[in-house]
Amino acid sequence: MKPKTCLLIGAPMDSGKRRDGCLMGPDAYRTAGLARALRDLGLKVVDDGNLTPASHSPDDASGRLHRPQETIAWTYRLIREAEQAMARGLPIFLGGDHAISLGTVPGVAAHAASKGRPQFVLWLDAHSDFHTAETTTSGNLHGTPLAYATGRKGFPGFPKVTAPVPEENICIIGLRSVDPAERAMLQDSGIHYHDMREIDETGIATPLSAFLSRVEAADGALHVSLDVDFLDPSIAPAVGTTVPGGATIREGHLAMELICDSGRMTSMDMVELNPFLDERGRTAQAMVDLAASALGRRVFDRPTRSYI
Ligand code: HAR
Ligand code: MN
Ligand code: MN
Ligand code: MN
Repeated sequence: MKPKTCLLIGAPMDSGKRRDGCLMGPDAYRTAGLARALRDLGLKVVDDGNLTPASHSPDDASGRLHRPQETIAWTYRLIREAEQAMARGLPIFLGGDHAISLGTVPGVAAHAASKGRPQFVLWLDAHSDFHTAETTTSGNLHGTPLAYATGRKGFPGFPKVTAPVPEENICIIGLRSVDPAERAMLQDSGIHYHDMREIDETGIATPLSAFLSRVEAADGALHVSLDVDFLDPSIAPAVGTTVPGGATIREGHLAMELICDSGRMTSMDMVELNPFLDERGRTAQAMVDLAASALGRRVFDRPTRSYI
């Protein structure tokens, strides 16, 4: 069988929130050995290098939103790149902050629509990222991609989303920090969401397997968006928005192994890594190990590692 081709696509976007550092994310994943880890699994890996945003007018500091022009410019670039990459292999988008998903999700969904295939999204995150540019109180656009990708109004100046992802095709796991406006919209939506209390009570496999079965039944394409803060800060400190009580290494790997077993994942984001906040690269390494599990590494294949 022809090996799957993984495309590493660096998106050093840092405009989605105020704290700088996510621009170093793609190179931290490279340094932590992402390409090698995937090649060791027999996969073909092509590193496309790093993208840049489309040309745009400069942002000033006066508005309610943080760096909207740069974020819109990245969104244009990423929608196009993501759609085109889907024809070449399985793109792994190396963030950058979570605002990269304003581009990656609509881009991969446009490709799926062109093939007549339903798009599904698994959002592994402490946050729901379901604000619109109008409801956000922080002005940080990394808190908005799911509202945009589902075709909600409230994103003036952004490209039109040609293939909105149906809310019922989205599953969020890991929630433990949701703003009031997001909560109201979420409760009113068709999105499937599972907070950490539910994960504690049922285990992560229960809601995840149910979701993956729906992807399978619909013969869907699956985009997995992995935010560093899905993980507990004790194992993944390198993120600007740590929230205590996150997924353990075991829950993270189990999730990735179930995704791998499903054979459904067609694209992936690795987002919010801020290497400036890391401790000896341990967060970058944990994220690389999770990606390897999603693409076929099994428990008995894992390298011995102390995570310090
Ligand atoms: N809800 C908060 C806000 O909108 C925090 C958003 C944090 N988002 C991310 N990605 N770090 O999940 O500002
Ligand atoms: Mn910034
Ligand atoms: Mn996020
Ligand atoms: Mn988050």
